[in-house]
Amino acid sequence: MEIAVKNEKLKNWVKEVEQMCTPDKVYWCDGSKKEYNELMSQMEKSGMAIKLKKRRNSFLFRSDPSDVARVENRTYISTRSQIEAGPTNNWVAPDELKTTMKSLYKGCMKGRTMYVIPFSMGPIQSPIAKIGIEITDSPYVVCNMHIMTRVGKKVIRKLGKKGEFIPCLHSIGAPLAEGQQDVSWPCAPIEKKYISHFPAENLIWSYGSGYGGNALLGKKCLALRIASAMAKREGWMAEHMLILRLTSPAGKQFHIAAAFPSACGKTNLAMLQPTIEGWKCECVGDDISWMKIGPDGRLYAINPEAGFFGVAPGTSYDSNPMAMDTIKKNVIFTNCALTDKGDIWWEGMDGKPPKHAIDWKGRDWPTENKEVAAHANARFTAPASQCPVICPDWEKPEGVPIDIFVFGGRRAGVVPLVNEAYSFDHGVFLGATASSETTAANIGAVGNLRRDPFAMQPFCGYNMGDYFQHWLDMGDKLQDKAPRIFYVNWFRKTPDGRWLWPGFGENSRVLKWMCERIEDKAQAVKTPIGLLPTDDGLDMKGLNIEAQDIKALLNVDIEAWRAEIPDIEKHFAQFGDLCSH
Ligand code: OXD
Ligand code: MN
Repeated sequence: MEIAVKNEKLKNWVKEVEQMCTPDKVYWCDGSKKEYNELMSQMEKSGMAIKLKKRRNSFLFRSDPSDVARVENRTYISTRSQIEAGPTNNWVAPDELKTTMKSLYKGCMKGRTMYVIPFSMGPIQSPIAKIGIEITDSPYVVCNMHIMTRVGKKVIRKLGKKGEFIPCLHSIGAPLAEGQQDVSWPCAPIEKKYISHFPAENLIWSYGSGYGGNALLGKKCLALRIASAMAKREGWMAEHMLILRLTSPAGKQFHIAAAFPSACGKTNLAMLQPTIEGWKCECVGDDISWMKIGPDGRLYAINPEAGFFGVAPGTSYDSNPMAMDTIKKNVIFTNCALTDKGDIWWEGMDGKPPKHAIDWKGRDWPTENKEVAAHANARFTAPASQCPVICPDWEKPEGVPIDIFVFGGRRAGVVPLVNEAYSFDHGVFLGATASSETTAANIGAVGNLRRDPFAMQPFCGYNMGDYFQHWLDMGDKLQDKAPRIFYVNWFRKTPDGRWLWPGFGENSRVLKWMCERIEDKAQAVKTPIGLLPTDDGLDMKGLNIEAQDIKALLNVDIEAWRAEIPDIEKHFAQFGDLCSH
């Protein structure tokens, strides 16, 4: 990179890492298209990337079968005391973890190039944005970071001489000996993988994995784990939430931030196409929301990311047409299947499955054992700007004012379609007890109930009990300007297993009710769990759904709720007196 780096702290850190990791070369990324194209063609030549004939400027990668997802059991929150990390995080003391990892980092980039990626989480001019510097030995990571964050010279300029940055060190952990032939997806074995966070120093060290959140350190590591700890210290919020704008027929805008555990259709909701007349929905972000109180006392949100790292299987013109249109060009696909025509394919895509394809492991498909063609966690990395319904204000430096928080999960029974919290604190209780049934995309038996408070269980960079307190404190600061809080369940079934609610675009009917509640236009029924729509409260025009199904969707079964209490008590008991304050 031609631009002179004036930040001594940054230069020293890069030098230190170079001495420890001993790469063959150091390369400073400028974030240009030329840089992206050169790295892609290098990876194409080495066999790591496959250029797709059918999608402009798009590439397919296949990871090592051992390196396909975030590794929660190798993820550490390394605070001084274990109590600061809390019962939901893996913990090792900082000195011990650093000693272990330094011995792994020693010489780990031999035979490779060390890339220095200056990146901004959030629009560069935003007062809510933060600068990170990722050092990595993976060109795949560099290209993904180009899409997912804002990379390059402009970040170095913003950093200046004295600016603060979050150091993010990443290595795939696969040094090359003299003359050693590289493999197409180098990485370290599982027991050598470490995804470590040192919140007291705002420091991230990742080793051994080249995949997703383990390696694209701006996302889960910085924007959630480190940022949540910073947010607690500094009085703002870093949440695992999509952000969307809903505009009523009268032109009034409502901004919604919503948290759901994985496999609950978060990206689909972020790009929702309303089925109710006159309502418009635009996407600000699909995964993470950083929120600060603005000069008018309201809570303003930005999407710290610049791209979508979406789960591919199940994405189709039926489930998410806007995502399908987003991924027509300039996309990185990982672990999808390759068709004979030179396009990608995955389970759940529109139309008939191809007769023949190459599966995510590079084998002819269908295989004898009838395995899936695309890995269940196969991904697309696509620029947010390509989304046809991206909100025109998605990069507004000051963010958008949040009116509504939504929590939810996947529950076949008990939890109604929607209910509203009586107060902000009650809403915090709803977020803290959020639960979801596991699907094939989660670990554990299908249908198990898991509590995933605020969908932050894998992403909270400190004691979850203290995190609950932080939410209560934010409510106190926001007072009557606090967003109203709702809980939804799109996944209710009849006892014989039939879906009660069509979901997808029809979810706009539920969002409309929330907006009407804010405007004091909709009545609600008081129940022991919260405020529910009246029988005729939801706009059902044009939707063919039986009155008895609506009744079932809005039913509060007191006995079934009573039966939830022991599990809720057990859930809270794990935090109990363990909080660090
Ligand atoms: C994600 C996740 O990849 O939450 O966004 O796991
Ligand atoms: Mn996520």
